[in-house]
Amino acid sequence: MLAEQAARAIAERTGVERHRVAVVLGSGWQDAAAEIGTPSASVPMPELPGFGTPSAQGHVGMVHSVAVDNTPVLLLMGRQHLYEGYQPSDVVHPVSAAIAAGVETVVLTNAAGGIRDGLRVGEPVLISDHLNLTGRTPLAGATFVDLVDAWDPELRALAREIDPSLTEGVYAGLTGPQYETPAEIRMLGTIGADLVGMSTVLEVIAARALGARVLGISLVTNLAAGVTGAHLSHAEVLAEGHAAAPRLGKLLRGVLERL
Ligand code: R1P
Repeated sequence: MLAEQAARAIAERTGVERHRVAVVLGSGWQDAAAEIGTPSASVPMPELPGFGTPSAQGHVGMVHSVAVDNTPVLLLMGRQHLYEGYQPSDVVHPVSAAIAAGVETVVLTNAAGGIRDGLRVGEPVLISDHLNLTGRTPLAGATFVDLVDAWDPELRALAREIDPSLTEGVYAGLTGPQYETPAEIRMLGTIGADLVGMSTVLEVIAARALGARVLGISLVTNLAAGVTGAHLSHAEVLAEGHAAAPRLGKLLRGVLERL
């Protein structure tokens, strides 16, 4: 299987037989990696079986191996999205490969638009649940996966021990790449979304199907369309991520130290 091939390549290229944790760093999160630690090995994603090259600006496309205390951690620097023309199986492949490489805990991060009143730009929010509005799934055949507590309550509690100011929210995953219209945001708020983005939901489904625990953190990089009347841009998303990097890195490092 492709995930096992990639896992073997990760072990060979990093010199680490089993990684225990994987962190997927989304838009705006790349600078936070520097706060986590110095990689002992780095591999360009396209050199690993089944991995593609992320094309969204700011997605570095590297896999770093970093020891946090004694825990071997894989940092996946960027992701592939459906809107880049990838299939669900491609989108989740890095997560599947990391789990095949021994990973038991997956931390998924992303940049998101804030829908719920009171969310502030620059604020990390724990994902408590999600709405998969992509119309797609990474699962094939009669694979029935329970998604109650898909976003691990214990891991969320752990994150709140490190930063008690963290709030939680429901993440709506859409296909993109267009940002939502103000009317769509009103609809999303009505059906229970606090945050909106174009990733993450397929990855958590794949990770749960493979038995990994998942923590999700969205960085609010803008208030969603229509909330303020401001226009949206990916440049703003990256800039807000850059500004928040020290806080995000400290939070991630704190979580990783306690796993
Ligand atoms: C839009 O600015 C991009 O940022 C988010 C959206 O999903 C979209 O890809 O990226 P991540 O979800 O990969 O963080």
